Amino acid sequence: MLDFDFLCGRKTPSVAVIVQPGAAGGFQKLFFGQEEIAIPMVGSIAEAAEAFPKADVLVNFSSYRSAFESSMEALRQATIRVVAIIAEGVPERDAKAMIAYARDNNKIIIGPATVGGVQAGAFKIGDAAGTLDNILACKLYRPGSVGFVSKSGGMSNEMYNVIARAADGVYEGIAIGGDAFPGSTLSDHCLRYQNIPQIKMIVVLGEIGGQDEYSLVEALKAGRITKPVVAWARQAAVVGTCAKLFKSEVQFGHAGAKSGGDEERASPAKNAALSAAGAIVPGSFEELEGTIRKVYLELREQGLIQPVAEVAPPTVPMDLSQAKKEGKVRAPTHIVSSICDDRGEEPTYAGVTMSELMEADANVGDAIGLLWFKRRLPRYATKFIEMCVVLCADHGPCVSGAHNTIVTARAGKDLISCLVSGLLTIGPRFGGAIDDAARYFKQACDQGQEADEFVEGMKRRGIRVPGIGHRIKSKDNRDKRVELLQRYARKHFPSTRYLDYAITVEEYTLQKAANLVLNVDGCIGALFLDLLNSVGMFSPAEVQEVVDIGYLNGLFVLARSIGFIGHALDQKRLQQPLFRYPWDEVLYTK
Ligand code: Q5B
Repeated sequence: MLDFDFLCGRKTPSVAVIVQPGAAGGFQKLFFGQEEIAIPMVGSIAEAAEAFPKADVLVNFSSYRSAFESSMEALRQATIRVVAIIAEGVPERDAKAMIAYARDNNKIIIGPATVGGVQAGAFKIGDAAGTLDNILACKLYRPGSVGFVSKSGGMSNEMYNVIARAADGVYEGIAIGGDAFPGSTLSDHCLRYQNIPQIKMIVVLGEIGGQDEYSLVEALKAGRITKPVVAWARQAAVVGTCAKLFKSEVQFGHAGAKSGGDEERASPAKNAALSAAGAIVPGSFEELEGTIRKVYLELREQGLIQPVAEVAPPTVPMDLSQAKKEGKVRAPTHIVSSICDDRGEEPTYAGVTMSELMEADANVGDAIGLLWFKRRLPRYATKFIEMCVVLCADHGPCVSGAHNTIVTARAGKDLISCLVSGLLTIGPRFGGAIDDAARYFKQACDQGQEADEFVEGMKRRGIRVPGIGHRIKSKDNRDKRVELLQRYARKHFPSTRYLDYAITVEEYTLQKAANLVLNVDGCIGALFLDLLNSVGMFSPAEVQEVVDIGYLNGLFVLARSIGFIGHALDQKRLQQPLFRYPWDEVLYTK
């Protein structure tokens, strides 16, 4: 509708407001020509009518289930004059009630089951007149001299073309809808057209079924319509023949297209009656275009129609998505992604489909292998990754992260806040020493540094050796996790060169203090170096990239998230109150 407005050269859009039941204000962003505009949204028709009293047409796109209620609400608004009901399948009883109300209150209903209508150069309801290409071909961006009315929306699109070819185009066209009880009839609109001075001739396309054409016949006979009317009740050739073959009433497409008695059968009764009343009825549908042209040219000759001043309509910019589809523009992408693809039939991780993963009994290690390392790692490697996740999932409620999570949960925060507050403690001292451990062990080992040389060098630089030391683990109270990981690696890894180096470092630091053990971060850092270097899938440069970027703390983050979530849920389950440190556990000092 907004594209049509723009094509017609409107300075302001015809759509004043969008009613979205329940919406609490806001707006919808839409294109008006090249500009984006914000059309306000309101939650009810009454609100819309109050805020936009000049908007006198409501186009009702609601489904057949709610069309009656919403249309009645619209009809009850003093400011709303016309209601177009697009929904098909509105119960006939509801349609009759709406029609009665509209008649009593001087309102106009277009539809139900209509595509709407168009006032050329001014306003279009919904999808009436079809695509922009059709609208341009029919010159609907500027008014012509023909008033057109039909039952069928699809046929009206076709007829806009016919009228543009045979005459100077339509001034106004309405599809009243194919239901048995249309809100406004063919004759209602013809009578309106009679009173619109710019309309010089009327074209009517009826169809089989109903009595509507006969009310037009009456209006013609009574002299209430004096403008030339070219009329055709369609499907005459086909239905007029075959409808008689059916014993009962038959419906052809539209709900109203039932062939009842002879009068309702299109051929030839309706066309004959129209012709007898003074309408100009062609001999066949094929002759309709020629008949319209003949009447139009006669009116031109009589000076009743002046040639329309042709205007070049503005070009409605094509939507980017459409232009892309047609290969007319190229636009840069905004992000690059190389690890997965969700566009096909099934998502892939680094090219491997979900089905393949499930068939292979894939584990968390496989997902990490594909999404972090972009490799289908061998089973022993994915099993090792999974071991890291399982073994690091939790280490009690007293570690920094779990404590934070617990305090946050007890402050009544949501699960994600609890998790995040725990994760934010992961860093160089707690859990986040894996990358640095890998970095320093690799550098020292690759350079052939002895353990003492390395440790003392770090000390001189004031750096604690990442991966060494623990608050509760020591020489005599070893970390079982470190033991289990080592045992697995020694059994399955082709090489444990970096682990062996880390052990020599541990042997040296243990001489300094009993708690300077190789900790779980240091063990994972060293073993991951061994894995990457010996699995035969990574070049030395790729291993260095993993270490430089810092992939490995991700393992602790991933694993410990499981534990933090557990702690948050546990606190909530236990309904623990707000946490506050007792004063006697704080040293107050000056
Ligand atoms: N000293 C971990 O320290 C800790 C030294 C060192 C040289 C070292 C400390 C450290 C490196 C970072 C690291 C990961 C802060 C640990 C983890 C996950 C966890 C946690 C859990 C889980 C412990 C006493 C003396 C001082 C220090 C010297 C200490 N560490 N020297 N290299 N690495 N490590 N983090 O016990 O002469 O007296 O000044 O920073 O790898 O986080 O379970 O709890 O699963 O959740 O507080 O396992 O080792 O020792 O600071 O009192 O130091 O030892 O210089 O010497 P502590 P401090 P001096 S695993």
